[in-house]
Amino acid sequence: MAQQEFALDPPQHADTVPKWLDTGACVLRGLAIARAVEMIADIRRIARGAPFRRMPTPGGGVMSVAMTCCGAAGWCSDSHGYRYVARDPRTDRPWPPLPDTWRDLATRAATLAGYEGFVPDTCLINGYRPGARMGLHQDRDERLDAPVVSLSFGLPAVFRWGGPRRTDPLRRIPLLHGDVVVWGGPSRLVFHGIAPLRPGAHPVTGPCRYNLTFRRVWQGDE
Ligand code: MD3
Ligand code: FE
Repeated sequence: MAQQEFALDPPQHADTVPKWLDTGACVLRGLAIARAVEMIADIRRIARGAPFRRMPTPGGGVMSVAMTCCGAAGWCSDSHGYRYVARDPRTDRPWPPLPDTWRDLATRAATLAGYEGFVPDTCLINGYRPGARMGLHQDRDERLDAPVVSLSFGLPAVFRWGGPRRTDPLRRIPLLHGDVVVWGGPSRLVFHGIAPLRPGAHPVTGPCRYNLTFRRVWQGDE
């Protein structure tokens, strides 16, 4: 059923010319398709060293999205707030390294979008199961002069994209397996979120969506 629908989809091609969504933000449809199987295997390996976990929020809740990180820094949420830390608080070990192949793909996507010299030092890996969602937020815990590069794998999601104010009207943009989005410049601080994931089965990820966001957090070797 869902499995067959995906199997019957025409093969997605990879855009290397960005489609601009707004000033500073563009999508490169399918750019990560060719690396999907290998990167999903990488995600599973990384998660053996730094397991996916649903993090507590400062407001007293628990996120519906499961997260892990790799790279020199990792994003954490707890009852005190949000921050980047050099070690996984759950294991007290450094986060697994950011694979060179991942870093190179993020740099290539940023370059295609016109952001030269983007070298991420962290990747936040979000794992969505049906029903998981991400509320409207801004990303402001990392360097704001660097773009964010996002890769989507597995089940499709509806991205909610607002403006610089929480109350700005929302656009809805589908994010599909292999899609890459680059957010920088005036789009870096837009409010955004993900609508609750619809049930389904993807041939590569099963009942799951992964989103990888590459960011620059630290300047040197702090
Ligand atoms: C626009 N992730 O991890 S990716 C996040 O699909 C996050 O898991 C969503 O929002 C996800 O913070 C959306 C698209 C995205 C990611 C980061 C952004 C859009 C962004 C940062 C600034 C502006
Ligand atoms: Fe975000």
